[in-house]
Parts: sequence; structure tokens; C-alpha cells
Amino acid sequence: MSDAVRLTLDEVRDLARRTLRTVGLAPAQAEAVAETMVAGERDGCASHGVYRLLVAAHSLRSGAVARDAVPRVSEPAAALVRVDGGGGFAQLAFAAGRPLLEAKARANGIAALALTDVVHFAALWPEVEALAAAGLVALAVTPSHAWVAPAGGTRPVFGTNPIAFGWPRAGAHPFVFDFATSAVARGEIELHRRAGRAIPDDWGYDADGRPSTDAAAVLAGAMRTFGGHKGSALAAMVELLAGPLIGEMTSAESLAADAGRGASPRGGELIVALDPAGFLGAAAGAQLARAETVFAAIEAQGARLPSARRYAARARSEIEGVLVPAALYADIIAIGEVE
Ligand code: NDP
Ligand code: PYC
Repeated sequence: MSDAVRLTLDEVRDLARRTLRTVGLAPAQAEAVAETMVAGERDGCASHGVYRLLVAAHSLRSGAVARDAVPRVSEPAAALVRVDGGGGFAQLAFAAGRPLLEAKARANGIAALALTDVVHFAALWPEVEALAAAGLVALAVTPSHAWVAPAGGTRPVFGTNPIAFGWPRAGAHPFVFDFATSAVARGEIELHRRAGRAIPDDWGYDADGRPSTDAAAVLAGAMRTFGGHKGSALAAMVELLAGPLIGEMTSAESLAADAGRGASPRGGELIVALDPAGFLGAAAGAQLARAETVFAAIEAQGARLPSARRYAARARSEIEGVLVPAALYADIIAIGEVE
């Protein structure tokens, strides 16, 4: 048997939708979740592509996700949108709040969207990229489960707490970065464990607080932040912005609420959108053009922009489709077989 299965993006979409519907997810939820998995697979983000079908199926079966949640949108203030996800996945809640977030950002120059009571398993770049493609500057943060030790400690406090940023560019894909404040996303360590591969010894500690190259031991111990005390402070910032600021759980509270089920994190996400025209009026276009000199200076010395790899993978996948490891494909097919 070949060790990978080639799928077109339509086949990936169909696989994701069918699998999610098989485990009982309502059509609107399944549609939104499938699209984010297709985007991850298409853009070469293996840890947040169809691998997440295993994670989502487990979360659904464990009862941690409301299968037919309908997000409720409210407006706490002129520049604020709140979406209560009702315990469903974050993707549908974001889709429900996005039009009002964009309208408020254009009306006020800045607006924020708080997603509450959502389950989050995904990458954040689809959200900031969509806002930047609509001409807005965007920032998104979400906590997860307490898996990550603060710099100077060895016991988990933070989630893997990603930060994503998007910037609009005329005639080019938006400038986007999106990374965990841990040394690496947990999904990447899980993929190493599945493949039986060792991890670098600076990704985390085993349960006794010793640096380890054993993926399973680090998953059971504590991950490290990136960049020492700097990543640690950013991880704390994410906890605060998408936790107490919006009345949601911290990563430690999310893990406690999970009660050992091993489901995806449940809590909040904060998304901020800024409209360049709100700050600059008619000068916005000229100022955005000036920003291009920053990108040109990066690329002129052979460095690449964040997301350049992703956009290149996207262009390739749209023509060639994607390769899904055969063992993963078999595990996904098996989800349907046990229902
Ligand atoms: P990486 O460490 O792989 O870094 C990702 C970012 O850095 C991307 O924007 C990437 O661009 C860019 N990048 C990587 N290498 C370079 C380079 N040499 N030069 C310039 N830019 C570069 O990601 P993580 O493992 O930290 O996170 C992966 C994903 O996991 C994220 O999408 C994140 O949202 C998700 N995640 C989600 C969580 C949740 O709770 N929902 C929790 C934690 C992580 P490119 O893509 O083009 O390589
Ligand atoms: O990969 O760290 C991760 C992650 C946590 C929640 C979703 N992805």
C-alpha cells in the first residue's frame, strides 16, 4: 500500500463534510468546520488540516461540543460584537459575527469581535486572512488548554495560545502570520507521536520537568513557550485578552472543564479589526503602498514573508490536490465505520 493518498480539494471537502456529518454535527456547523480543514490541508498546514477530523470526532463523541449549536450575535457597544457560540465550533460563530465586525470597523475605524463558548481546534489565519482580504488590518488570539509551562517553570499554565495578524496588500495576498506562543503547536507534537518520530529537546519537558525528545512524554508533561520570557509574556497576554477580558475561561479553566475527556479547548477568541481608511481617510492607499517597502526590504535579502510558503502550497494544491498520509486517511475512514 502506498504511504499517501492523493485527493483533490473537492475530495478533501467531501471527506471532511461526510465525516463530520457521520459523527452527528449539524449541517451548518459541519460546513464551516470542513472549510477550515480544507484550507489547512490545501495550504500545507498538516497539523490543522484533515488530521483535525480525528480530533473533532473525538471532541464530538466525548460530548464536549454542542452538535447543533446556533451562534447568537449581539452588540454590547458601538464598536463591539459578541457571538455566543452555544458550545459549538468557533468557525460558525466567526462566520456569524464577521459581517457586523467588518461593518463596525468601517464605521468606527476599529472594532472587536468576542467569540464566547466556542470549541477551538483550528488555525487562526483563515480568520485574519479573510478580514485582510476585505481591506482590514486584523489581529486574533485564543487560549487553549493549559499545556505550556511559563519561562522559568516546568508545569503547565498557558495554552498553546496562538496570535495571528493580517495586513491588506493591493494586488497581492495579505501579509499574514499565525503562530502558537508555545515552541510549536501541540498538533505538531501529536503528529510526531503518531509517526514515532523524536522531537527536538527544546520543545518541552516530561512529567518530571526534564527536557525530553519523546513526543508522548512531552504531551504528558509540559510544552515550552517560544522565545523564553518573551513568548511567555505573549502567552499570558492571550490568556487575558481572550479569557477574563471577554468573560471567558483561561486555558487552565478550559482543561479543568474538559475533565479528562481529551476534547478540544472550549472558551473564547478575540478578533480585532482596524480600517486603514478610518485612521487615514483618502491617504489610506498611499500609506498602504508605503508598507510595501517593508515587505520588499525583507524579500530583497532572500528572507521570506510569513505565509509565503502557505500561498505557494495553495497554488500547488489547487492544481495537484494534496497528499494525505495513508495511515491518517485510514483512521479518518474508520471514523465513519464505527458510528
Ligand atoms: P509555525 O511555527 O509553523 O509558524 C507559523 C507562522 O510563521 C506562519 O505564519 C509561517 O508562515 C511563519 N513562518 C514559519 N517559518 C518562517 C520563515 N522561515 N520565515 C518567515 N515566516 C515563517 O506555527 P505554529 O506551530 O506555532 O502554529 C501552527 C498553527 O497552529 C497556527 O496556524 C496556529 O493558529 C495553530 N494553533 C491553534 C491553536 C488553537 O488553540 N486554536 C493553538 C496553537 C496553534 P507559513 O505558513 O508560510 O510557513
Ligand atoms: O495545535 O496547539 C495546537 C492546538 C490547540 C488547539 C488547537 N490546536
